[in-house]
Formats: sequence, C-alpha cells, structure tokens
Amino acid sequence: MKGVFITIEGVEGCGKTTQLRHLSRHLAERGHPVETTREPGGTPIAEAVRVLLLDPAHTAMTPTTELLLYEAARAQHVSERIRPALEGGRVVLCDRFVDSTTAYQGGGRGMAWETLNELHAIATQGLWPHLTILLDVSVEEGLQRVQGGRPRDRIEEESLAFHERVRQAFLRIASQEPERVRVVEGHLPVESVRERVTTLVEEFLRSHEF
Ligand code: T5A
Repeated sequence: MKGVFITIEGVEGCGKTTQLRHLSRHLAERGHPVETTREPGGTPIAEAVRVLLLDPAHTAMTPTTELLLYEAARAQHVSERIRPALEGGRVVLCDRFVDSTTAYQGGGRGMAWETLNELHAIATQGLWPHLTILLDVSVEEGLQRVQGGRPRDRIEEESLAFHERVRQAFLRIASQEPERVRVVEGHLPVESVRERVTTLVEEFLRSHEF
C-alpha cells in the first residue's frame, strides 16, 4: 500500500473536525495528495447508515444493532474509498475510525473488546491506521462546545457517565498502542492544538519518507 492512513479521534466536541480541516489544507499546500473523509460515512451508502445511527428518534436501537451498523458503514467506506485512495498513494485523513467503535461500543456500551477486534478485522479487511491523533478533552468541555450550535444526535444524548467511559477507553487504547496513537491536549486554544497536530503529522510523514 503506497499511501498513509491517519485518523483523528476523541470524545464529542474535542475539535477533530476543526483540526482535520486545518491539516488537510496544510498538507495540500505542501503538495501532498490528500483525501479527507469521516466515519460513520464517507460514501453514499455509509452516509445513509450514519443517518440511521445518529437519528435521536431511534431510541429503540439495540447495542448489537448499533455496533453492526457502525461496522457495516466501515466495511463499505474501506473498500469503496479508503483502500483505493491508499493504493493510489494518497494521504487519507479520517475523522474517527475503529478506535471510536472500541471507545463508544466497548467503553461506553460495555461490549467485549475481543469481539470488537474480530469485527474490526472483518470490516477493514485488516487495514489499520498508520497514525492516530487522539484529541483529549474533558467530557464536560467537549459537550459544552457542541451544545447550542445544533440539536444533539442520539449518541450525544447519552449520560455524562457514558461519555466518561468513552474518554477512558480512548486513553486506554493510547496507552496500549503508544507508537500509533499520539495524545494531544485538546483543551488548548485551536492554534496551539493545530501546531502540535501539524508537527506530529509532519514528523511522521518525514520518518516514513513520504
Ligand atoms: N461513533 C462513531 C460511535 O459510537 N462508534 C463509531 O464507531 C463511530 C465511528 C459520530 C458519532 O458517532 C459515534 C461518535 C459520535 O457520537 P461525529 O460527527 O463524529 O458523530 O461526532 P462528534 O464528535 O460529535 O463531532 P463534532 O463535529 O460534533 O465534534 P468535533 O469534530 O470533535 O469538534 P469540532 O471541531 O466540530 O468542534 C466543536 C466546536 O468546538 C470548537 C469549534 O469551533 C466548534 O464550535 N472548538 C474549540 N473551542 C475551543 N478550543 C478548541 N481547541 C476548539 N476546537 C474546536
């Protein structure tokens, strides 16, 4: 595979989308072929699954249905968009990926991590991010940032305790895979976060001669 696969993760409102926008522009200005995408979503089929997943009216959705829908959207996204972009030598920047499932469905919903890893392997056909940036902010700060701007989606409606378990699961993933998952303090001003994220990604691309 010729390209580089970079994901960005964190709790609600941690600033992923803001940072991904900056990073995408920055890398494109430096001549890198960049593909920016998100999960759940990134293709017409996966975006349709996203609507099902996030609709606040779907309160009856079971944890198993939720898990399988996230993985189904991912299977489509990986084979239709991410893998072809990587084979074409692009830098793929993805807003959330498998770590979100481990954190939300594993940490948040309490599903077994071994089961999740088996499903990740099926959905991704073994594709794993080369680098993951985890923007770590407190749950209170993240939720405060997303409040007011738009109606809350089904997952944002979950309790503070749920979101705290999600944050702790992300930090556990980072401690288990420190080489791949780099933690950046997301409570800092946007500019400071941007500098740290850019430096990490540039160092990574240089060290991989990309
Ligand atoms: N999910 C997802 C699962 O449960 N399992 C899975 O497998 C996957 C893939 C997806 C939802 O699905 C769940 C997780 C989610 O609940 P999403 O659209 O990715 O939905 O969800 P959000 O995390 O809610 O995305 P948001 O766009 O709301 O948040 P971001 O991207 O983290 O934050 P951003 O950049 O939009 O910023 C939010 C606000 O904060 C400000 C911004 O200007 C904006 O107003 N901001 C800052 N303010 C102060 N300081 C900073 N450093 C700031 N950075 C940004």
